[in-house]
Amino acid sequence: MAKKYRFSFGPWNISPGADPFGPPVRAELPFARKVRMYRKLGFTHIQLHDDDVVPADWDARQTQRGVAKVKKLLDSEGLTVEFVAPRLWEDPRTIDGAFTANRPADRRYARDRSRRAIDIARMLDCDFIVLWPAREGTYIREAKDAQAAIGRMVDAVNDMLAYDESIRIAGEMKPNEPMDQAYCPTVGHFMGLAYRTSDPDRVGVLIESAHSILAGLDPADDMAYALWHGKLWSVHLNDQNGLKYDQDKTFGSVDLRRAFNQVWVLDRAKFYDIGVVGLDVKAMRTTKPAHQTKHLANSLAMFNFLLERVRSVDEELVDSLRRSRDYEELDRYILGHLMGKSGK
Ligand code: GLO
Ligand code: MG
Repeated sequence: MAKKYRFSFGPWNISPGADPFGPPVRAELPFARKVRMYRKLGFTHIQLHDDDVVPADWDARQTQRGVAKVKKLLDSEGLTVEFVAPRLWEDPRTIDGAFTANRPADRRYARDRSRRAIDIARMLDCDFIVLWPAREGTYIREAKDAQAAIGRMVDAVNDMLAYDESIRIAGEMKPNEPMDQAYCPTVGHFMGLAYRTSDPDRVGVLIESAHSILAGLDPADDMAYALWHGKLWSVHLNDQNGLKYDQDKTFGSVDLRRAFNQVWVLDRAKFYDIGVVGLDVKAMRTTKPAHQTKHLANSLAMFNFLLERVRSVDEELVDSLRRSRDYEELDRYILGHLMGKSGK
């Protein structure tokens, strides 16, 4: 019974299909309409940017009222907020980065906005903040002091830890896009930094499959690494076809075996007891409005399909093939198993 997974996604995963080369091709659905779709799609948790909840420039009173309204809506749908993420990459004050911006006033804006995201999370009964440091990096290396930048990122996390003494923070690392080079490009980088914060036990990671792949790493191994440290607190499962822009494809749609291994690692670590499975997937631009949630339903179904494959692996056979170092046979067995072929 305890082996049941919970699933989440963010409202940005139902999107109008704009890309850098063309305008939206579907109407943006109102937030409330998206919220009403979650349960029907099999999701119980919602991920939110701070300004998905209320506009970032509202004052304290407006914010409180606005958040209370959203809370009521979420409650009426039986949805739990998995995390709140300060959107530190759209405001003009974050053009040069947020925590690592060269202008002190811009860094202060990032600090204040992150504190406000914590306030919003608290009002939504949520104690979990995710930081995707989208613009903490450079287009040209000479633009910033790279060494100072790392210290500034630690300071920013410390400020949030001090602002709320039980909030947990997970970094979601991505090596590039929108920046040419991010300062903390991988999970490993952020974890190194986490151990130097004022309360390492409250700092962990969210791993997105596509981000690991973009860094040339295997997402399942990245997850195993963070799990060993007790620091994998959320995932953004999706897929990615090689080293290009961040695609957020349907989970398993490019490399079934790579997806299988992510589910394997998560399930062996009993991730269902640790966190929620997030699906950070994007519909194709060609998708018709009537089909704009299929990528979410399909990703969830793929997770469950692979979970069944993972749980029906012949563990004894795998162990014996490992002992005899017959990885050729192990390779054949896994491929056959993935294709639904039984037999040894
Ligand atoms: C972009 C990220 C982004 C985050 C979201 C929540 O590449 O994956 O979608 O997941 O802002 O942190
Ligand atoms: Mg993500």
